[in-house]
Amino acid sequence: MPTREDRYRPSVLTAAITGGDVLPSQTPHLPCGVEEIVAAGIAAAEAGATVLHVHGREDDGRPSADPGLLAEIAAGIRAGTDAVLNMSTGGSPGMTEEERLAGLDAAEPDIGTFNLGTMNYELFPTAGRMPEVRHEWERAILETSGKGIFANPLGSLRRFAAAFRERGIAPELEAYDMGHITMARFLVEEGTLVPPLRLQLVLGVLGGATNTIETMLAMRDAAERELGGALASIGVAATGFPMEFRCAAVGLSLGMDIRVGLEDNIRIARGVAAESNADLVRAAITIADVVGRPIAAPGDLASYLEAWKS
Ligand code: KMH
Ligand code: ZN
Repeated sequence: MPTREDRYRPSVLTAAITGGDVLPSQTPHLPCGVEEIVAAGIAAAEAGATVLHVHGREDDGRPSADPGLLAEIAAGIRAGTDAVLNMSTGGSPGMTEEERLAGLDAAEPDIGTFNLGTMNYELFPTAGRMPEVRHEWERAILETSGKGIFANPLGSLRRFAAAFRERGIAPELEAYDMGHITMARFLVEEGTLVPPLRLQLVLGVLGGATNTIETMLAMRDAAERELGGALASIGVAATGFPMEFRCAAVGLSLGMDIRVGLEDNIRIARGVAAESNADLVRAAITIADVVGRPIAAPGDLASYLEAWKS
């Protein structure tokens, strides 16, 4: 529980702009290509996001690890906002480790995601519920149904951690399930990960923990128990509507950081498509206002980022 003094501590609000999982055929509002991703990021920052979490996509929405494209996205965002830049190293299903790491050099982000475990990762598990697709490349994604694995073995975790350290980029730890918290503790104990650490609970991926409040609380409690003083913060990114906002509401009330965005949730209300990331950010800020949590400014993360530069 937050103490009396930190009850009004600012919450870091991350906007996950486009991701690598949602198909453009699922929503016409998914930012695709450099210009749209940059514009969506700047608009989300103007709406109040502290951090922009970014993946690369080509103009037709195809996930991309092209260093030139990632560098252009980063340059555009840097030119338009002082929001903290968080680059995915999760990438998108099927990317190699080299592709997933490409953004660290290309985009020179402040933060990169550090995914903590190997898991089943099913985006479209049920044949009868497959979306109709507009682009040929999307069909190939649907064909991975039933075979989805997100590979993050221990050797790769050590490799990714070294890549972060060498470049002075701060990691954001992504825990999709309980065991990932134990893995984080192991990595701290062996010296692979050095505190302070920001941990994010990613809830609702089929193959990981579900996106209920009860699960969020169980994982938060486990993280506090197992990682305790190594943690600078715990955040929540819950997928889908309404759990993105319900977990945010409870998480904010408990002193946590939050994440919203079209990467995780494409609806602003039941059955209503979100037209932009900025709309999702504004909705999250409304919740934060109601429960009395201010939103962190990018500068509030300066000391965390600085700790990783040295
Ligand atoms: N797409 C999310 C479920 C990453 O980019 O490295 C998880 C995520 C991880 O955002
Ligand atoms: Zn992501």
